[in-house]
Amino acid sequence: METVTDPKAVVTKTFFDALGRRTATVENYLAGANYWTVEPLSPKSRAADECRITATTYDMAGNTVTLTAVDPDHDGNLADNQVTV
Ligand SMILES: [Ca+2]
Repeated sequence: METVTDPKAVVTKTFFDALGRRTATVENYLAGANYWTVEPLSPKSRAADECRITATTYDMAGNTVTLTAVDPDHDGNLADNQVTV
């Protein structure tokens, strides 16, 4: 995992798989049980600007297969995940 903090103290946290590929990016990352059931793909209900999650999957060759906006309405329910193939 890697975190980057911008001058306004907004944190972007990036998650990687065992091959070093970026699997998820969380913008305006906030830590703790108030925000997460399981990081980084099962967020809890939160404010609209908190923990904006984008997940990436890859094929065996390392090509991007899907991009997913995880819980884009921030209600903690993943039914609205927006998958781009
Ligand atoms: Ca949702």
